[in-house]
Amino acid sequence: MTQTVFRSFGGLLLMVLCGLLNPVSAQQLSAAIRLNQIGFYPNAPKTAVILAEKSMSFEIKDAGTGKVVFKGKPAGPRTNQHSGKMSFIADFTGFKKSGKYVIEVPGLGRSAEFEIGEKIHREVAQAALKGFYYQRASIDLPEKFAGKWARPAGHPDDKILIHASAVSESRPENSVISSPRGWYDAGDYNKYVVNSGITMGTLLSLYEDFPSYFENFNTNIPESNNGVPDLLDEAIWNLRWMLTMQDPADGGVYHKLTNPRFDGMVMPDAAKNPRYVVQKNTIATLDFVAVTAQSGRILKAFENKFPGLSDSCITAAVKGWEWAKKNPSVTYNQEEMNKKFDPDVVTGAYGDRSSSDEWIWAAAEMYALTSKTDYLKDVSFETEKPLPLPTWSQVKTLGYYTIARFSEDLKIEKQFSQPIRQNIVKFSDDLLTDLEKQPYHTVMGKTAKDYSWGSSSVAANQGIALIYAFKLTNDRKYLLAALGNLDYLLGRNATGYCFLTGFGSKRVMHPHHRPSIADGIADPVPGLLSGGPNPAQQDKCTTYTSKIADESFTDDDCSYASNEIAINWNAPMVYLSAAIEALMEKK
Ligand SMILES: [Ca+2]
Ligand SMILES: [Ca+2]
Repeated sequence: MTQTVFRSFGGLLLMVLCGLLNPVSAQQLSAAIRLNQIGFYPNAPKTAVILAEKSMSFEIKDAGTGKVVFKGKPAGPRTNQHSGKMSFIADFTGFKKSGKYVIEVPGLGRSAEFEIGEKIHREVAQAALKGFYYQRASIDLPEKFAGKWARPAGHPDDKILIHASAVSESRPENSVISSPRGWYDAGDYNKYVVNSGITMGTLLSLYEDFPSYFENFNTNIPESNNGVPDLLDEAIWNLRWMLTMQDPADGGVYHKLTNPRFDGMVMPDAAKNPRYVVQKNTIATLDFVAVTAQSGRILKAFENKFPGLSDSCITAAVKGWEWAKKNPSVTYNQEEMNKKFDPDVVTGAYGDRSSSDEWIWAAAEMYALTSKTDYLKDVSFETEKPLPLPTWSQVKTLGYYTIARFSEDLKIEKQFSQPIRQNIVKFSDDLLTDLEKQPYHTVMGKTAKDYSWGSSSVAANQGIALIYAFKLTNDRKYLLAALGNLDYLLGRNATGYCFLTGFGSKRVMHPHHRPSIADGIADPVPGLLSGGPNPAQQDKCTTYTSKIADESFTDDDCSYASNEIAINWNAPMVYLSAAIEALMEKK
């Protein structure tokens, strides 16, 4: 919208007057200049992409005085493999002075203001974690913590019905259990164990990979200043819900806690339809095992803050593992379930046919927790296969990350851990191939496959893999490529959007997110990562302006295919931004 501000004659006059006062604002904002809209570290690469047919020189100007502080000639052209558009790479890495600037291309216009400074992404990381607070079920969000997005509690979830698909001897149909807390999954208000699994695994791994960074990382939540890192406090809000999803009688875990149908576009406290837990199954149970094993491991160190919680997690993990061993192939098939049982459930299915990856993840976490090699028996670790990026249905890499993290402590035999470490580095090397040819100079987007549903999480998860490669090799090229994907998410991309709500000069304003739609506040709930370009356009929204893979995005709340938010997308955003902050700080 900002580009159109000065279109009217009055605006033109204003522009001329402003121009006399401040030479910087005399230039039109140009949508053809794409960069991380938050900014850059003084001692790291600084890249802007200029969409143009021919090379033009560029200048960095002090945003306050308009003084030129750096001049350069962009490199290129590079041709976009998806759209055929040409771009040039403006590199101003050599300019290192902290401050506020714009980049200007004479004849084209200027960028919005950006900053060079230390800790440049700290607020992004804090907001992305705070995004989970705004997703909390069963608790008031008072103004003190939620600002203008304060709202009453939604979904107490203290009277949840046992669905016909989930009955057991001790829990007949329509009997009632209490299953409060947890995070709303996405733009809807349901709570899904499978998607909570990858989300928790990502956040808990972030803590285990960078524990000291989170000693001083306050997100202004009710648990801030309680002597526990806020990252863990936030995860525990969901952990306590997950623990209620296990049937205490046998250790099996319900697939999800859900309305039969999606709620309307209303605030959480106005959504009062009955909610159910549905069918126990192997995959949900194994995800639960992995999360509770990892939580049990981490929370041992916080026994004085949460007496008994670590033990409860470990007991739950063991019971879940035993249930899965006895029930190794119970899958959740929503269509089949609806044929057999009422009421029909049509919310997110999270149906996953293959459990081989969940076995790997759960076994790795149980092994890392107990050092008992029994857990590795009967599980094929498939280390010869290429590394798949984590998604809700493919989680084995989360297990590999844990093996890599603990390979020395665990004294795991080299022939077991070595191929895993090599696989992580090989995956990252493949990402880096041809980086120098990419139109936005990012590893994200080399192939159209990257622009799947929730492509922003693909970019973030690639970044995480690169960070593991950096930790395994100490080769900075991996860290800088990870930073490049953060640049992508914050604006250096083919849409020109900064995909984290509340941030950037070209902002996502209309995510598919019920509270943001229903609260009557213009600004969306902040700190939520928009799904990002997805050329499949399953939502059939009419406001897309392009079908090209890297451009297929619409900032419209109808667009659940390109502009929804989800906890499993926010978690890797928290990981990527916080890990980069932690690593840049150390340097
Ligand atoms: Ca805290
Ligand atoms: Ca799977």
